[in-house]
Amino acid sequence: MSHELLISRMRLHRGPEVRSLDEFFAHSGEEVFNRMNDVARQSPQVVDDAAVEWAVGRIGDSPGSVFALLLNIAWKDEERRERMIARYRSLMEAHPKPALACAGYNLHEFHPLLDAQWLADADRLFDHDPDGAWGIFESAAMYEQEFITPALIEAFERRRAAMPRDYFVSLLSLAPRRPELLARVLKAFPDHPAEAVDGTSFAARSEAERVPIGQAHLMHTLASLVPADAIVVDESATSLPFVLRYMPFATPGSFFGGKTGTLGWGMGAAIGVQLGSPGRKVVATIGDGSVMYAPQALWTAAHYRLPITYVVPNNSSYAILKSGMLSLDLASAKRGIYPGMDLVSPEIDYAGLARSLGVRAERVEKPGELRDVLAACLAGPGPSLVDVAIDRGFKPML
Ligand SMILES: Cc1ncc(C[n+]2csc(CCOP(=O)(O)OP(=O)(O)O)c2C)c(N)n1
Ligand SMILES: [Mg+2]
Repeated sequence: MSHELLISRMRLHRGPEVRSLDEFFAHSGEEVFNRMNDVARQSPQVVDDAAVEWAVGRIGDSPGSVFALLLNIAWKDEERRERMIARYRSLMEAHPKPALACAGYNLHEFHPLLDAQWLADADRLFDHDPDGAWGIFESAAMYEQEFITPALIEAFERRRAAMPRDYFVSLLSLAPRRPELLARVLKAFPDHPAEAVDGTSFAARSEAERVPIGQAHLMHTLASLVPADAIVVDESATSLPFVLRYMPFATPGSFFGGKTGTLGWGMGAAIGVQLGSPGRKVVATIGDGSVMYAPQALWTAAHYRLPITYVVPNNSSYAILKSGMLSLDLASAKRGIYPGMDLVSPEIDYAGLARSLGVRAERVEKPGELRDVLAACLAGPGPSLVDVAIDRGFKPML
């Protein structure tokens, strides 16, 4: 089989003059797997199934890198996701230590890939790599709590001594929804005081430092910056609960939202609401999918120089529809397939779109930059748009 394109991407002007993956390996040893991972992260399709099987055939040479390759492709290439994860699992029994280590390390970043099976494997193979197994449990506790059953909590409680810091981070991440865990965590403090303090401070900071930015952190920060009499116009779907929780709504008539969930009115309604309330700042919280129903409203806002800040919680998807599918237990959702619900390939450049219509715009990806960018845009006299890269995770609605 020829892997001309893959090899040319792997060489990147500095690799060896070789024509096959075997030759690459003969020349560079394990480096071949690192290069395949680099390519897989950028262009997963270039690492085709035959190349994956070639790597799997040499798993003994660098198991961690081969597991990482499977996970990278699963993350980046939705069409092959299910197959790559199945392949990963088929290799787990023979290589439990690197399999757990790789999953424990990477599933923090790729947490939407988590499901009950990862946790069951972490539990079953725990002794082969406690660090990795705890990593899987901790990622689920932080991001995908629906997969953590009471039995799993008990199973990991028994392994507390292996990784006390992860224990505190995990249980404290679960505690807001399961307050009964707090008493248990407090009881464990004296057994591991240093790890308890460290894990607790990490759990407290983690929401504000999480990348991608969490919806709670976004709306909490926004709420701390808007004028008390700001008017909110909302069409933000999965971010709405956070808008309602944090925004001030200090005066009557300060919230406009859809009653039925119909999209497309919010971009323009922000203009009407602002014109109807001269002197008041309008903050329009509009999901990335919803923006696209009527982005031309931005031109009108620019034309009339209206004090409207559009804040776009951008998860590159129709997350609420994915949640709905999951809640309905639909067959494709169980397999991780959500047709037409990812706004990727290409991703939409909302800041570029807004600028093209005359609106000041910024994109924020780092939680530490959120406050200053929002403050600067809110302070401007005219319209602005802040495109905020938020977490793409989603949960069942019911
Ligand atoms: C006119 C119209 N078309 C389609 C829908 C179906 N719909 C409901 S929510 C939604 C996705 C919203 O996506 P986004 O604004 O990005 O918010 P997210 O769910 O990602 O938080 C869609 C397409 C609708 N409600 N109204
Ligand atoms: Mg969205």
